[in-house]
Amino acid sequence: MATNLTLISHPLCPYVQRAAIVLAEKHIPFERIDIDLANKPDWFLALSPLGKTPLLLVDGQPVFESAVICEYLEDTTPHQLHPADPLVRAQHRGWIEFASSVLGVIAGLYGAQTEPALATRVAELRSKFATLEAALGEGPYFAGSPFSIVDAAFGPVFRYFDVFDTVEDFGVFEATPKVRQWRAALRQRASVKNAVSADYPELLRTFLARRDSALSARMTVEACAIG
Ligand SMILES: N[C@@H](CCC(=O)N[C@@H](CS)C(=O)NCC(=O)O)C(=O)O
Repeated sequence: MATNLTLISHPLCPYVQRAAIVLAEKHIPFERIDIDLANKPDWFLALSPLGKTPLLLVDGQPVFESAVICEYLEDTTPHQLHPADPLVRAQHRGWIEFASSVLGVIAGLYGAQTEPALATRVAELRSKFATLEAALGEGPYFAGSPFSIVDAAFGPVFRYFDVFDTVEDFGVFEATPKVRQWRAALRQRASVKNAVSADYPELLRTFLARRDSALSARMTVEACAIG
């Protein structure tokens, strides 16, 4: 295992959080450098083929794409997070991809320009979480497994709703009790909690409020209502 790991990061990026959670679960020391994605540094663009965070520097060598970073960490360090069985491992990889698709819908939700578009995204999320509900076991983590990379992928997904809930309860977990329990278990996990800074909720609220969206309009109304 290389000795020098640097995670190039953005404070709000859910994909960065996946890598940070895996690093924490494996007790691997690393340095974290936040960059401004609206003004990407030249050194970052020179290292990152897609210009996206996360980027992991392994003794200065770049590894990009969060799923690939997690696989690299899994291949090179002890304390396996993936299941040993190849079929179950493949299924876990599929659910990590599913988490990315949920993040896509979440971005659609906070970017929705109109109330009907917002409602469509909420309905899509309900459907995604209903699909997930059917894949969950007894818990507390994904499919009854010990904490895995699927958990690292969904911790950041659920974290969005901690902030959305302060604006409005969209009811996306109403029909999914197992997903609700899973969300609560991940919220308690130290690696998940510590994957963001203490000011994350405020940073996310500011990010959401500055968008010209149906959600930001609700936040403005809410701000007016309290003073
Ligand atoms: N598929 C990528 C997605 C990473 C991603 O979308 N990162 C966002 C921040 S959360 C980014 O860097 N956006 C900047 C850009 O696209 O220019 C992964 O899993 O690492």
